[in-house]
Amino acid sequence: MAVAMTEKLETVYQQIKARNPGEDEFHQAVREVLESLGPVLVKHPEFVEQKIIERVSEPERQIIFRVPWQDDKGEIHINRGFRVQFNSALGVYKGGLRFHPSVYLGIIKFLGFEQVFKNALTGMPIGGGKGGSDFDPKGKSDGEVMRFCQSFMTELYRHLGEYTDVPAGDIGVGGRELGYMFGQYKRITNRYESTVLTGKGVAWGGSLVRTEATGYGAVFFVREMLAARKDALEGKTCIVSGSGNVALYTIEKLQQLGAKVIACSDSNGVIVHEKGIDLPLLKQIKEVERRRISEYAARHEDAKYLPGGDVWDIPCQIAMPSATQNELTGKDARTLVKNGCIAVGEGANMPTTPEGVKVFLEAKIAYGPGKAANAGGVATSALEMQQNSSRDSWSFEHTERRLDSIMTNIHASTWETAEEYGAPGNYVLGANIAGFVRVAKAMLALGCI
Ligand code: NDP
Ligand code: 2IT
Repeated sequence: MAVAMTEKLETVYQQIKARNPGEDEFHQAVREVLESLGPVLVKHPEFVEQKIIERVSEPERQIIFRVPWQDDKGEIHINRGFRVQFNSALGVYKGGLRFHPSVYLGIIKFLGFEQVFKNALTGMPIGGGKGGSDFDPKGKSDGEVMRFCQSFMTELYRHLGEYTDVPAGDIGVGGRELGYMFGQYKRITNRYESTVLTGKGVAWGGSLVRTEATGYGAVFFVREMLAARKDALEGKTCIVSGSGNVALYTIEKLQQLGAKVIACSDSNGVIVHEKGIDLPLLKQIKEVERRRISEYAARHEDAKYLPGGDVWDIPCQIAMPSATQNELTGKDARTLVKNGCIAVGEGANMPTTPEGVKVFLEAKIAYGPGKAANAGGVATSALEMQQNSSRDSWSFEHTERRLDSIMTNIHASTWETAEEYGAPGNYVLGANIAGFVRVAKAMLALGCI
C-alpha cells in the first residue's frame, strides 16, 4: 500500500490540480507519484526547500500547434499537434509520439510526467517528454498518413534535435509513421541526423530489438518478479491486452520463455484461444494486413471472438496490460485476484486505475507498474542513439542482452528501494522513489532553472 500522502504533499497536489484544470490523467499520474514521496521528503529536506516537487510537476516547455492535411479526396482536415518537453535534467527530452483521437494535453502531460521517472530508472542519460496528435490513423490510406506526418513534422522539426528532443513511437505511431516523419525532418533541415528519432527502420539507422523491446522488456521484468518469489514463467497461463506493438512482442517473449498466452484484445473485442495464440497468424493480421483481431477467429476454428468482451474476465496466472491507460479497473483487478492471478506486468502506461492498483498491492501479488516494467522500449531507444552516435550497429543478440540486463537492474533497484523504505515487494513505491530521487538530485545540482 502506498504511504499516505503528507499534508504538505496534499497541498502541493491540490495546487497542481488547480493549475492544470480538466487534465484528469495528468492529475492521476501526479497523485500516484506524490503518494509515494512522503518518506523521501523526510530524508531529503533539501528537496522541499528547493521546491523540487513543484518544479518537476511543471513541464519545462509545452508546444501546441495546428496540423492541416488533405485526404485522398482533397478535403482539408485540421488536427492538433502536441509536444511537452517535460524535464531535461538527465538528458535530452526523450519519449514517444501518440496518434489517437483521444489525445489532448492532459494525456500528453500524464505520459510526459511518467516518462521522466521511467527514463531515470533506466540509468541512462535521457530526460522526459511526450507528444502526439488527435489524428486517427485507423482507416487512413498510406498517402493520407504520409501527408499528415509531413505536416506534423513541418511544425515540430524546429523543436527537435539530437541534443534537444528525440521522439519515438507510441500508440498509432510505428515504423511507417516514423519513416515519413524522419524523411520530412531530413528534407527540411538538410541533415541526416539519425539520432533525432528512434524506432527507425533497421535499414535507415534503426536498432535491432527496438521493435520488440517494450514487450520483451516487460516479460523480463515479470520473470525477475517471479524469480524474487522463487517462481518462473514456464508453464504459466497468461493473458495480454491489446494487439499492437507492445502486446505482440509481449506474447512472443512469453511464448519463448515457455508460458502459454490464451487471450488478447483490441478496442472492439477479445480473442480467446485455449490452445495458445498462434503468433505468426496474429502478426500477419496486425502487422502486415493492418486488420482487426476478429479476423483471427475467422481464420482459426478453435479460437473464440468475444465482441465487446473484457479480457480481464479470462482466468489466468499472469496478466500483462498492453493497450492503454485505465483499461484495468478495480473490478477487473478483483476478478483477476479471485481467479488466481499471481503477477501483473504493465506494458502499457498507467493501464491500472488507482483502485485496481490498491487491490493488487493489498492482495500482495507481484505487481510491476508501467514506469518500471515498460522501460525497455525507451531504454532500447537510448541504445539506438548510442549506435547512431558511434556510426555502429549491434547484433540482435548483443542488443537483447543489453536490454535484459537493463530490465534486471531496474527490477533490482526498485526492489531494493522498496525494501529500504520499509515496503518490501512494493514496486510502485520502489519505482516512484528510485526514479524521483535520481531526477531530483540532478535538478538540485543544476540550480534553480
Ligand atoms: P499500438 O498502436 O501498436 O497498439 C495499441 C493497442 O492498444 C491496440 O491493440 C489498440 O486497439 C489498443 N488500444 C489503444 N487505445 C485503446 C483504447 N482507448 N481502448 C482500447 N484499446 C485501445 O501501440 P503500442 O503497442 O505501442 O502501445 C500500447 C501501450 O504501451 C500504450 O499505453 C503505450 O503508451 C505503451 N508503451 C509503448 C511503448 C512503445 O515502445 N511502443 C513503450 C512503453 C509503453 P485498437 O487497434 O482497437 O485501437
Ligand atoms: O512510453 C514509452 O516509453 C514509449 N512510448 C517509448 C519512448 C521512446 O522514446 O522510445
